[in-house]
Amino acid sequence: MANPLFDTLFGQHHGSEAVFLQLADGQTVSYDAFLKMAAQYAAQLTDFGLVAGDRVAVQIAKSPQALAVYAACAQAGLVFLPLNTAYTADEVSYFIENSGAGALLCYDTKVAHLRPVAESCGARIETLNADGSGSFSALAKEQPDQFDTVARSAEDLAAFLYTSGTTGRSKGAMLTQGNLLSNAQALKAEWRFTAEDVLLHALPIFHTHGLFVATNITLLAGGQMIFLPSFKLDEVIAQLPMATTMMGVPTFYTRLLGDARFTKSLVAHVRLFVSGSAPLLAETHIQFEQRTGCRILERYGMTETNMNTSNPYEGERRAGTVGFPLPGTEIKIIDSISGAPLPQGEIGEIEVRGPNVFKGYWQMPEKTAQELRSDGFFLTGDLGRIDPDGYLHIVGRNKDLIISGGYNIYPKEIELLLDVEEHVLESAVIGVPHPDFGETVVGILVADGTGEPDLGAIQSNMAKSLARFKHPQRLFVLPELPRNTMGKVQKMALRAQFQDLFSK
Ligand code: MCA
Ligand code: AMP
Repeated sequence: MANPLFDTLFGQHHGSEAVFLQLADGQTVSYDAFLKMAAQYAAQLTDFGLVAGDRVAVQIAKSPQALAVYAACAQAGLVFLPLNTAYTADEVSYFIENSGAGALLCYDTKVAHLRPVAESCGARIETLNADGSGSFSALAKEQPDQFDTVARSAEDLAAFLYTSGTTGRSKGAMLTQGNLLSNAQALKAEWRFTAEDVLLHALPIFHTHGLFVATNITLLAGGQMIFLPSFKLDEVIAQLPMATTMMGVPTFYTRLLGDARFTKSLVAHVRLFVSGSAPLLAETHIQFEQRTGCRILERYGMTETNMNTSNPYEGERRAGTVGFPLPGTEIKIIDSISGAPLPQGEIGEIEVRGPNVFKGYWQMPEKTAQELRSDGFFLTGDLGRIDPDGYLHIVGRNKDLIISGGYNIYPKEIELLLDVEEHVLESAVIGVPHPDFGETVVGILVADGTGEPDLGAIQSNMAKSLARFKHPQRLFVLPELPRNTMGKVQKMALRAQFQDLFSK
């Protein structure tokens, strides 16, 4: 096949007048119209001088046009690099420099901030706004609506998704066409997606969950998506009666359960609710079933690996577990220190191998070698155990990571900024339980003895550098940080101390 990802997901729909996207305002976009727009975008990106393998970074709102940039990259053999719309110009600058992107698409309102960095890196910068307007779409309108698909193989790169690291430096996870396609094929079959499905899509499209899991499966099946700009409770409740499936992070489901309009009759046509990206509390799972009669299907994945495991479509969806390895994917539980496999039932670090596992971190061979073994197993940093029936339970993390509302936040990135604040000797950033986001960020500071840290000024400095969802919700000053005999900060002790900060 000339271009496995494009041909299989998108190309199969050429000429189809079937609806692909339903928008909140009632408008629809057919597969054919979508593919024509993508072809124009592919031609425009090619006219910029981009060639197969070049990176296209986008920080743009969720829209049919934004999704068409993904399709255009697949068709032109370019590497799609989506960025969280909440990232500050500082954060985006790092991604552009690190990836060596050849083009950056952003909003009109951000172009002034981002132009200097784009130009210094030699990246072409154009705009694409939430309503589809912008310099990029204006140029692309003049292009033909047919484009000769660029030949690629399953081994070629399709996307870079940046994922933070425990060192505070984000790493570009290189995903191949084969990674994305194999996962979409496995999930479509496991979750029984067909052309009859209408997926309620309220996730962002700059992460694996909303971009690959939700979108690629729908494309493969030839179904429709109710494509909402973001998760807004009233809108989701209004659209649910038209949907057959929904995917979300646990916050979606706890918010729905908190609303009396969310009833069994409202979701009578929904055959499947999928949850992932963060742990779904067993309590939420049970309440959901009591309210709707449906059991949420929980699955487990990572940016580097796409989806690894899933609860069964038929058979027991077991609360508090993430189910079984997907076909073709292997899971091993190992001793983190010796690396030896552990007997079934014991807790250890989860390793995963399969066609879903990425190619490595962009220009970070050492990091890649640390996390991706030569035998193909990837160290997830998650701790788990497999129960006697084969269900995987995630019981914790061997990595310092906070997951807030489904967004990953690496404490190190925030600590590095806090540590250089005036009168701060050192800091520790922890995640504490939060009723809406699951976990939220709290910063603990130790003063350096020259004066009191100004917490208000520190918060505003954080706002300049970090996306809103990473900001510490609270800052505290302690005389010292708890440490073990090796001198390592005991974050468990800090989490225990602050665990009730946001309790209901
Ligand atoms: C928004 N805020 C947040 C978050 N989202 N703060 C912490 N954590 C968040 N996740 C901030 C807003 O900027 C705002 O700040 C304040 O919190 C309240 O905003 P609100 O309107 O309530 O939030 P929202 O806009 O409704 O967003 C919450 C959300 C959203 C719907 C849960 O965060 C979301 O869509 N999350 C999904 C993330 C996701 O797709 N993750 C998948 C990663 P202020 O009031 O100061 O302005 S992929 C992945 O993890 C792997 C591969 C996997 O397995 O899927
Ligand atoms: P990311 O780096 O955004 O890809 O996030 C991946 C991490 O999210 C995993 O390593 C897990 O720690 C977590 N995760 C994803 N799905 C689940 C789940 N169903 N239950 C618990 N944690 C999850």
